[in-house]
Amino acid sequence: MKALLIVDLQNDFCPSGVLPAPKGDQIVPVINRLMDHFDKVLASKDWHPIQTVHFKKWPPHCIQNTVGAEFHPDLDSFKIDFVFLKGTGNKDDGYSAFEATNQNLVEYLQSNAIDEVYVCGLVAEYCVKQTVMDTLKNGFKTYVITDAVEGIYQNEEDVPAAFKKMKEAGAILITSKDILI
Ligand code: VGL
Ligand code: ZN
Repeated sequence: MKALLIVDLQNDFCPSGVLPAPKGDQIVPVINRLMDHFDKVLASKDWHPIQTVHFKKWPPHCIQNTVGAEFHPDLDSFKIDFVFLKGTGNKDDGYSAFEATNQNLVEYLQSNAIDEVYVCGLVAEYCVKQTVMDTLKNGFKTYVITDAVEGIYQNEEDVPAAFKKMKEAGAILITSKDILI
């Protein structure tokens, strides 16, 4: 079985948010088209308390139960089967969806007989990359849909470097066309 895993497609990582991927909103229609092609559609949310060490590194973002933490309004979120909440503690944690605290992602994937995980979402250099690393570490066949991922681009080369790391770790880089044909 195949799962689409949408990482952190939340307002605060989109152009209107406090930690924006400049083109974060442009992947939303691509992801909406992809959703119907999977056995399960899963998503993660960065879901921080008001006070966390994480906000020493980053401007406060994705605070639990705020608009910034909601999915981008155009995302067809009614098609999402389960939302994994991460970064819920007060450490600098939760970059990977596998650190979700409301439900264990490995157990969820195994109990739903999912062996292939297709990752997309925000942001390439941090949570997408960390999630992909953990997907591989846990033995799942891992695809990254590169035109359904965007980055915050602190440096121009960061996003291509992140994709390179994911590929070197064993992820298969594809584009949405490979799925939608
Ligand atoms: C993220 C920085 C801080 C992410 C989350 O979703 O990639 N990046 N918190
Ligand atoms: Zn965060």
